[in-house]
Amino acid sequence: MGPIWSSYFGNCHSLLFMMDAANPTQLSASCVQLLGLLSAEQLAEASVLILFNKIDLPCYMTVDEMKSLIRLPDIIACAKQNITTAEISAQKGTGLSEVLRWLQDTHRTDRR
Ligand SMILES: Nc1nc2c(ncn2[C@@H]2O[C@H](COP(=O)(O)OP(=O)(O)OP(=O)(O)O)[C@@H](O)[C@H]2O)c(=O)[nH]1
Ligand SMILES: [Mg+2]
Repeated sequence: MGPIWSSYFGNCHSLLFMMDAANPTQLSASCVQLLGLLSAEQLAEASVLILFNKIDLPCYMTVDEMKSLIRLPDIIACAKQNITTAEISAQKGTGLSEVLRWLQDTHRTDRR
């Protein structure tokens, strides 16, 4: 769906970007998609939450290794947006309270 994402940039205030923490083979493609979103003019003011999902599954690479591989600290340092990361399992519910808190906080900041 990546090619049509930009149709939804118009009134986007917050962006949740989900990465598959159980599938490192998608990491480079995901990283390119993420960089494209972060450099989009219309998303310059958006708050960004990067979700590493499926942490309940075994994986030959840790989330920290994946973050390091895509140089996430550099991406966060260079991005115009305020970027937060969370490690979750959508299936088990792990980390979802953190996501809800982020949504509430972001919404509150938007209304100010
Ligand atoms: N174990 C586990 N499974 C999950 C989780 N979240 C979603 N899924 C399952 O993952 C499947 C959908 O994810 P993907 O197959 O990666 O779907 P996709 O990202 O649209 O497609 P791909 O491009 O093939 O990765 C469904 O079967 C979900 O039930 C999770 O946190 N843990
Ligand atoms: Mg997937």
